[in-house]
Amino acid sequence: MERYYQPEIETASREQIKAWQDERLVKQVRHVWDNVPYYRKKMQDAGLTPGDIQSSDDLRKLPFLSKADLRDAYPYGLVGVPLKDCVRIQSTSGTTGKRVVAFYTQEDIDLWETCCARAIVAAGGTNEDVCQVSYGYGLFTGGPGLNGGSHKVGCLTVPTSSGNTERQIMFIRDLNATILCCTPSYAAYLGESMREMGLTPEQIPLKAGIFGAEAWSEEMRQSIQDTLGIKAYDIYGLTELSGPGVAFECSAQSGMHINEDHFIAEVIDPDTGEVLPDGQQGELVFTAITKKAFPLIRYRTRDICVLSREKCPCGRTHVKMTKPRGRTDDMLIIRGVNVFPSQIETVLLNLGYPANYQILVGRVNNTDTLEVRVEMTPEMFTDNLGEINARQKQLVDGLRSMLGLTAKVTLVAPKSITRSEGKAVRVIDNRKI
Ligand code: DLL
Repeated sequence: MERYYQPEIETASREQIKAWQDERLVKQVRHVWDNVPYYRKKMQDAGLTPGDIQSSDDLRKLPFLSKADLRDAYPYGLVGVPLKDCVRIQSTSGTTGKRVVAFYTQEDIDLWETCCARAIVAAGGTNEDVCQVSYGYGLFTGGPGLNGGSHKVGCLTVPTSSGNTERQIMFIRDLNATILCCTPSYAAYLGESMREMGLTPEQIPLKAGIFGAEAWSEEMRQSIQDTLGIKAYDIYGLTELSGPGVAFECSAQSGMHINEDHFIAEVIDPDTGEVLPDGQQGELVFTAITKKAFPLIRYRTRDICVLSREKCPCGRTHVKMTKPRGRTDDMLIIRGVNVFPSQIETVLLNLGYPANYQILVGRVNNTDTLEVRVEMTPEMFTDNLGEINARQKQLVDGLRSMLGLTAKVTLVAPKSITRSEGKAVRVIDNRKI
């Protein structure tokens, strides 16, 4: 039996959801016009006033916000309430330029944690569960968001944060943790470590995992589920919109329900900005309709996905997004070919390799080079050169048929690629372009 945290909202009729969105959008646009001069100017430049927005059908008239706007307005330029009403900031782990700093009122935190609670209940969580939160705590939103959601559900919350793998495993075993929240790459690493300790899935008390913050493939899901003996659920979100819980997976495990009572989702053509119909792949754009401190309108996420309104067997009525299939900005273009790291991962996992790899892109004599370093499992590890060559050739062929590109493949010893306790760093692009 499917359980919901807020059944009346999560299974509301489409008419009801539209009515909430209409009313909340109109109010939010007025709030932003009155309180965020940066966005008011954008509206004025587009010849708009709040009166032009009468319902969610008018959303597409409004100008976009992008990461560049966040940088321009850093740190306070997009804040929609007096600072005395803000109680928290969170920030992204971005590596270039200024970090994104997002602001929250107490109500904003409450609605964010409610979204995370919905995700935990969708993964089967109740107040009988022990929920270990192994996402990083601090500026990163993963730890604080799921911690808050876990409290709301009434789980016994174990705030281990990331790192210290031995201690993670000790708590999972000693406290009989039933739900694990962390990045999929860390879940795979924890699984690998437990297997090495000789633990079988039956000896691991976990029953569900809530994994997100980075891309992971279906093959990786399968492998984590098998090693840990759990059902693994995807969760999506971004700091600019609160953090994890913007969308979450249900028992159907076929896309994530977007919390549409708080966020309106659109998919656009990233080149023209044109709104695409459901079912077409494009860049995901979100409008936050209830958050007050950081009320972003038509924020371009750079995440590429597809929306679907097909009826979901779980009974939830909120629109579903596919797993992000890459980002408009980390899509690699190698010798003119668009390459998503997730495609490379699919080839590796299909051929039985673990999801421990590095993609190195370079440029020699004005030609792009692509090298994929792939870790062998201990069972594959050998010093028989013939066998290694045959394995490398199989990977080169697999990558060529997936990408249409010839890559150099280097097999490396088990555990030789540095593990990440948070988001994995898989791509190293040395082309200074
Ligand atoms: O990663 C929030 C989060 C924490 C989500 C814990 C889920 C779990 P940021 O650091 O701001 O926030 O990074 C946001 O990460 O635009 C996506 O590109 C990527 N991302 C987040 N969740 C997923 C996912 C958090 N489930 C950026 N699948 C987003 C693929 C994801 N990519």
